[in-house]
Amino acid sequence: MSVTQTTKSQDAIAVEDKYGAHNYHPLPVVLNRGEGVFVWDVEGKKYYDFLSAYSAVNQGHCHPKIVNAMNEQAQTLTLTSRAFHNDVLGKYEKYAAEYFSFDKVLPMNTGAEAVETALKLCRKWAYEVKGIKENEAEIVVCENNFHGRTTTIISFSNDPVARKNFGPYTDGFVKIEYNNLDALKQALESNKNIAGFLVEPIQGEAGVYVPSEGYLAGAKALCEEYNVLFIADEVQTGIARTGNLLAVDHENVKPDILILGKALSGGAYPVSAVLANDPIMSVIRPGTHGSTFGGNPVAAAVAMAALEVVKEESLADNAEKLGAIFRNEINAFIETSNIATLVRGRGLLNAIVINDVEESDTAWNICLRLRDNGLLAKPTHGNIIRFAPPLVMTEAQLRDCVSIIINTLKEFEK
Ligand code: IF1
Repeated sequence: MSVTQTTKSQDAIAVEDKYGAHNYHPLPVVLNRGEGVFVWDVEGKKYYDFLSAYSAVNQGHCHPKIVNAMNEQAQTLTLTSRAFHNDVLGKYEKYAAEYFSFDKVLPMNTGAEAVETALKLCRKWAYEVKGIKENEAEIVVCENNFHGRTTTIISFSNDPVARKNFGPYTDGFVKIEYNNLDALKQALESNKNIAGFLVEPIQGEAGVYVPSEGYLAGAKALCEEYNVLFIADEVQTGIARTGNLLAVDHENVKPDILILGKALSGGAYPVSAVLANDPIMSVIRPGTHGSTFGGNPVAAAVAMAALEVVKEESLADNAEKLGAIFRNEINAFIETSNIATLVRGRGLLNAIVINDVEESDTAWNICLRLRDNGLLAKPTHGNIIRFAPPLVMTEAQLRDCVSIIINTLKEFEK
């Protein structure tokens, strides 16, 4: 290749750069195929995917069962809108409700939409069931949360980049420290207008912060004591990622409102959902909420297949087993290393903390080397790298990946 020629990757990146809004800073790699735990770039190089589209592709890339369900439904009926019934939606709602042990499902498309739906549901419940005076309900959220990108959701973010210059912001949220039951108790005790507590069972975007044992169960108990809805955002942690079907299952907590997205479709299609029991969900009446695409037949068929795969392939057990091996192996390396200081996580949602300041580009450079060495991961918050492979990985593949990661980290020893 002469010096003036560009690669296929460079061309694809250049056209995106020119015509696409610059709302992301992707790793320079251009993918055009995926299968199971692997993705391929346009030059034909093969990689282990250690991001899984932010935990959407838990079932592996292009899972044949999910793709078949999608193809079949796409050739039959794609969209009716909710102005009419379709013959797949009810089947899916029954399947998902029983699967997660809730009375009812409210189908949406993206994670942020499902969070918005949960917030609306919680507020309406506050006024119509709990008896809070109109417009006075407040919802407790945690510092360093990530729940999506809509105007209301960023209103209660404390990430300056996600938030700045998008005001005016939505009122009605109280922010407390994550993993602090005293702070939650104080918020509930001091304010009778609290309607709900919205929480990520593990804070993903913040850097995979796993709360102390007993936090989720303690928070749920406090919510019960004060008649406040416990709203679990399991968009990232749900559907087998952390070694259980839901991350709240680790503490046998049953949320009042459950929010799902991402892996609900195995990454094949945008599918999200809010689940609750009748005493809460019944406040939603015709006209109060909806979406053109929510509950469409393709989404319903895809989600059913995606949930079946999770059970048929015991993905939660596999995540639990491989996650333990991953943290053991990385911990053994960390004892001998000065480049990595910590590995934390649950199941196959893990992060390694790199020994450098948050503003450094060390983690980014490590991810570039990981890419060269055949493994794709991305930093979150500067010095933290998240590792979340598809849950269909085998033990041999995981051990191969651990060597790639350790060998790459060794190149950066100080
Ligand atoms: C981006 C992280 C993951 C989420 C939780 C709701 C949503 C998300 C707990 C919204 C979305 C994403 C979106 C993505 C980056 C990403 C992410 F880095 F922020 F933490 F997953 F790793 N609740 N998370 O994690 O779902 O509307 O996107 O479908 O670039 O914004 P969405």
